[in-house]
Amino acid sequence: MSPRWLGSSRPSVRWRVPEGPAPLGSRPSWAWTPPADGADSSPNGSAGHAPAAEAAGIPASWERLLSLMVLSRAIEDKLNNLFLQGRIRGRLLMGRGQEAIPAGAATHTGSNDLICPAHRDLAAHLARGTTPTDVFLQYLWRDRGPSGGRDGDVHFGMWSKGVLPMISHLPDSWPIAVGLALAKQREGAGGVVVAFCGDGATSTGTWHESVNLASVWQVPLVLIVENNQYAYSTPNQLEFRVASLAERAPGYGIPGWRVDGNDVVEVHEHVGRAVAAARSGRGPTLIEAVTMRMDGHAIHDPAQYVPPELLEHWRRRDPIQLFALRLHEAGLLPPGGELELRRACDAEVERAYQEALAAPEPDPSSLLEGVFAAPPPAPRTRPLFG
Ligand SMILES: Cc1ncc(C[n+]2csc(CCOP(=O)(O)OP(=O)(O)O)c2C)c(N)n1
Ligand SMILES: [Mg+2]
Repeated sequence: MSPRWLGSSRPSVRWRVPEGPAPLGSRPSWAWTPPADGADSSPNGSAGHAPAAEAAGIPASWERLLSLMVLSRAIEDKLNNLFLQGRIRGRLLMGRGQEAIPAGAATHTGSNDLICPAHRDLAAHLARGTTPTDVFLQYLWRDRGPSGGRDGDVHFGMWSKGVLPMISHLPDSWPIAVGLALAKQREGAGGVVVAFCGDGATSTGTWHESVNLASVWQVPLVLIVENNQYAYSTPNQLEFRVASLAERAPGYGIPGWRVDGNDVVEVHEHVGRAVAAARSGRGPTLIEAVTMRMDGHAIHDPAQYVPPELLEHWRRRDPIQLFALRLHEAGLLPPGGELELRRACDAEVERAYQEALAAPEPDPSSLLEGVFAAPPPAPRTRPLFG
């Protein structure tokens, strides 16, 4: 059986070397800037260029989409370096190369909506207003971080931003997402929930029960499967025998679409349609976004089981490069614009890292906070000797 990706008729794209260096500093004038307070912003705000973008079939919010992808990549590149330098502990999972999915999807949600990210969806957190400083506070186990220094890994989220903290057991955020969407349905205010998981997670009973119940209750939910070809070292062909995971949707009575997960325009367009359907009471949609896991499962995994030509194929389809090329062709992005943006993001990331580094670790006396609903009785201890 030849791999599915070989049949792709999409053109491969090579990185364009931008002309001239751009200085480190603030974001270019055309780039989307997150609100200073880190709060959620309008779902599709755009600084301008909307008519030109629309004419080229590009979302009016293209600056925001590009900025989110580039910022997410810059943060993860920094985390990768910090890990290799021994400056962050534990392990590290990244979504480099998959940014178009969380960025393209979460940008359709607003302050009345909720998202349930999986473990490669940093761009979705950022879209909801989680700041680079929040991310570094998390990975440096700092007191002010989203997990209060109890976790320094990908299992975080901020309810204040409408983000369900990521649940390690996969895809156990999905039944919760169904419940959250039921709450949104009962509120009757048009709120939706967008939930993410990987291809491997679709083989669990929890996944099937969640999709079924979401359909039966017709809750306002958009379910996104990021099919990055592998679940740890297990390739798609050892996971399932359907040609597309989207095919499973009609079995549960809901629409299912397969999209190119490296094309942020395609992701954004389809998730937009699914969100609109959910908001107007037409129930859930399942979207399979096809992409590639470009790193190992986590940083300890060299992924020697992945054929190099498969990685090469997808490297040429890098979502940031693909989008930048399209923006150049439409005359929206100035020459070297993506590099200029990357440099600004790198500066922002460095500042955020330094800020987090200077923040205190949790006070040991707070150890039991958040563990018990009510303060526990004083421990009954007995001297071991004597
Ligand atoms: C119920 C459960 N089993 C096993 C794991 C360990 N685990 C973490 S990520 C992962 C691979 C998941 O693959 P996939 O859903 O395709 O997501 P990807 O990592 O490829 O993004 C596994 C097996 C887990 N977190 N939860
Ligand atoms: Mg996977």
